[in-house]
Amino acid sequence: MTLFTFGETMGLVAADGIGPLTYAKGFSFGIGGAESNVAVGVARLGGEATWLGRVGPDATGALIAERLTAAGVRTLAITDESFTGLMVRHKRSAQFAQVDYHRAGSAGSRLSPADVPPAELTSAGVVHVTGITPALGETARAAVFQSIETANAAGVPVSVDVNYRSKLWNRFDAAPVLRDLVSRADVVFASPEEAALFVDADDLLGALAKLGPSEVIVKDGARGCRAQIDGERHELPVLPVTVVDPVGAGDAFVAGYLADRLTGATPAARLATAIAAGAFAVTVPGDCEGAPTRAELAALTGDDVHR
Ligand code: KDG
Repeated sequence: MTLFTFGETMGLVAADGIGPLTYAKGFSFGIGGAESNVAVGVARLGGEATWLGRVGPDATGALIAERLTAAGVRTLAITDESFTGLMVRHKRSAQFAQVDYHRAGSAGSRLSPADVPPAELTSAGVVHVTGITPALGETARAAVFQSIETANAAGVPVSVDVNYRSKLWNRFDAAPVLRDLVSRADVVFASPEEAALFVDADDLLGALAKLGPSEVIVKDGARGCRAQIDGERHELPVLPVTVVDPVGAGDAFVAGYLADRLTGATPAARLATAIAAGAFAVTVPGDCEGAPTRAELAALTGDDVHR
């Protein structure tokens, strides 16, 4: 069973070290995108994953296709005439990253419903989308909602990571769209702050589940996660690790949960894998570089550091 996902993946200019951009001593160039991070995470955990998106006819577009393919992701990169979007990121502190986007009008934002082949959706084990894509433009938003409709009609489970990005749209524009997205999903991931954008904050799990999804998972950073899965509540703390870079941890968490879901693991096992994958990811700088293999996950809880 395959995870199928689509969205915008960008070039990522990341300042080395920690501190203001003004004092950066060097930069690295890689790629980043929430959906492709999840695809890489599933592939690292031994699952099958397909990512689809538009890239520009430039070196960054080629890099995205090469990196994702090398990571074991079946990559359906559609070449667009516009440029590949970029993110510039620096870590203001070990726990807090700041990002500037250069993506308005980018190739990735020009995704449209016709780009997503219905056969990819109907043959998938799970279709995963995020709340980032509907913020990119009208056609990208239509691609998300039409794909969900196709998956729903075929009985293919739909997973949504709310992923609210305040640099793309304001909370008032985002709230009704994110709520609508969640109400069409089977599996939902959100931080407490994201969920509170569109449901009552008193009982987030209950309020999210009331919208329709049978699997609701609230990712609460250093406080671990809580979930309501098929009516049953779960709560897991984080694993104690040294945080080097929190970026990508949420995507590794989602990948852990969905990779296990594809293999038919129990809800408790899925959540344990998600927590461990998220913990592993924060110990490594980068967007998807920290997504662990199964062996690395096992090592995380062991005591032999020479692996
Ligand atoms: O999910 C971690 C980042 O890589 C991601 O937020 C970048 O896809 C991204 C976006 O659009 O912000």
